[in-house]
This record gives sequence, C-alpha cells and structure tokens, in this order.
Amino acid sequence: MNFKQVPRIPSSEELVEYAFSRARRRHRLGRAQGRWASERRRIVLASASVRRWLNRILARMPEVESLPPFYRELIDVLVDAEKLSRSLRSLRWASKKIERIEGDCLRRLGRAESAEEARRIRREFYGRAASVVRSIDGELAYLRDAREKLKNLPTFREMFTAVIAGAPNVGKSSLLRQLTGAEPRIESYPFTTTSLLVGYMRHGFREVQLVDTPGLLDRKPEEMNRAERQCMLALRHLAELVVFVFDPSESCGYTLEQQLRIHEGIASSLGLRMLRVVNKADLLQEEVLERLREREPFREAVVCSARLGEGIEMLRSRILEYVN
Ligand SMILES: Nc1nc2c(ncn2[C@@H]2O[C@H](COP(=O)(O)OP(=O)(O)O)[C@@H](O)[C@H]2O)c(=O)[nH]1
Ligand SMILES: [Mg+2]
Repeated sequence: MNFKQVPRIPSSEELVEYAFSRARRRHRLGRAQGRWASERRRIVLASASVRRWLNRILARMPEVESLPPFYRELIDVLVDAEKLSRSLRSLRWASKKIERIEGDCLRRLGRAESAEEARRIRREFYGRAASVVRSIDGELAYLRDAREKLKNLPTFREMFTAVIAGAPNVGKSSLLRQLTGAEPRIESYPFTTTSLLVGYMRHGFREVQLVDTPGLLDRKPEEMNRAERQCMLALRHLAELVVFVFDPSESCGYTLEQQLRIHEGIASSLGLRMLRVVNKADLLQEEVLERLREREPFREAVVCSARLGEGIEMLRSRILEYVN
C-alpha cells in the first residue's frame, strides 16, 4: 500500500503536448522502413508515449479492492474509493482506445496512395488520440488530487498498537513526539495535519506502534468530519490500547466536561483497554491535580507535561506494560 510510488499525474493537455512533441522531435531517429515510414513512426511514438504514461499510473496505483478493510475504509474517508476505481477504469479504457486508433490508422497508412494522404492519416491519428486524452481530463484531475491526499498515508505494521485519542489540541502529537523521539513529519501538503501519524517505541523486546490521530469531538458518528472518521477507524481497526489524553487546563479550547463526554463515547462503544493521560500538568495547580485524581476516570491516570517532557518516562512504561 504505497501511493508515493504512483507517478505524477499530468493534465490532459500536458499529456497530449508531451506525446506529440516527442513524436515530432524523434520521428527522424532510427532508420526509416517501408513507405510513409516517417508518418508511421510518428504515430507509433505518440501512441506509445501516451499509453506508457497511462499504463505506468495504472500499474503503480494500489488496487483499493484488494487492500485490507482498514485501508479500504480509510481511503474511502479520504477520497471517494468508488470514484477512484471509476477514474482508473477510464484510464484503462483510454489506453486501449488509443491502441485501437493506432492500429486503424496504421492499416490505412499501409494503403495510402500519396504523401498527402499519409500526412492526413497521421494528423487524423493525432486528432482522435488527443480527443480521447481530453475526454479523461476530469479523471486525471481526480487522480492527481487523490494521489496528493493518499501519498502521505503511513503504512501500519502488524504489531501491538496504541492509538492516541482525545479532543483536538490536548497535546496528542506533542506526546507522540516525546514518546518516540520522532521529529514531526510536516509535509508541505496541509492535509497531513489532519491525518494519521505513526511512530514506534521500543524497550528491550517490547515494541509498540503508536498512532496519533486528529482530534475527536463530542459528536454522533453521522455528524463526524473526515478527521474524526479517520480517528474512529484507527480505533476500531488498529487499537489494542487507547491512550486517551485530557487537557484539564482547557487551553485546548474544550471544557473538561466535553472531553469527558468524548472519553465516555469511546469507552462505552469500543470496549478497548484505555490508559488515561492528564497532559499540560505545567498549567495545572497542585490542588487541581489532587482533586482530579480523586475522581473517575482519573484515579489511575498518568500525569505529564509534553511541553516540559515531564512524566513521559512513566507514560512510556505504563504503555509498555500492556504489551503481551
Ligand atoms: N503548556 C503546555 N502546552 C502543551 C503541552 N502539550 C502540548 N501543548 C501545546 O498544545 C498545543 C496543541 O498541541 P498538539 O500536540 O498539536 O495537540 P493535538 O492536537 O492533540 O495533537 C500546542 O500549541 C502545544 O505546544 C503541555 O504539556 N503543556
Ligand atoms: Mg495533532
């Protein structure tokens, strides 16, 4: 499952320009064979250039239908999987169609009586092939957009996985960085900030895959946006442990009550083991922390500050206790 390997996807105009300008420049190379050899070479070369590009896209695009359910659903959240398949089918159709037009034009070229007729057949090939390419312009644009959205999807491994969840801005990504020592992988595409991130944490023989999710809000599944749906998918398909992060300072912009409702939603619906984390301890007064620890679900919570790097070792060893 790797969308990075998908080649750049051109616009229809770019593809037409690329194929026909190559044919113009290169048709004289190589030895001419038979009658109207120069026109023949131009047709063959233009056709091959377009089809090669289309076929490379088709060959490198992962087959959504054959991916595990988690990836399929994730892809469906990010792009419309059905439309993705349809667009790929259009590319396949265009490639075949151009091959047929090529065959047709070459056959007629063989019977051409004059240089003028040969030229006309070649121009006809250009025109028909270009209009096939132009007819898939929308599909090419869709695939280009899909590739951008999917190329930064991390690959998840089959191993013990903890998913970090909680409201937005509570410090989930900061904790992932602290726990894994990973530099934030900030890609130029803004989309990644609302995507899933993955990091690894090791201690002796124990290894944990940590998945950082975009924030969850206190909403029903049908009201969830793309970011929240990704988070729910990660919880449902990947998580063996949920590391649920609270920000009782409420500097995240969500009240503690709202955060507790989100927590309750996950705890009651997914039946997963949960480790609670109280983050941003640097913003909390000692009395507040003590009172918090006397109530559920904070009795066993790990208290830490991702900003100061405090409590991180404790959190790491508490997570590792769940492995095996
Ligand atoms: N004071 C304080 N700020 C924190 C702490 N952890 C994260 N932040 C800040 O909270 C904001 C959101 O953090 P981020 O890790 O992106 O939260 P996420 O949305 O849950 O991934 C950022 O401005 C962080 O610098 C912490 O322990 N203390
Ligand atoms: Mg984050």
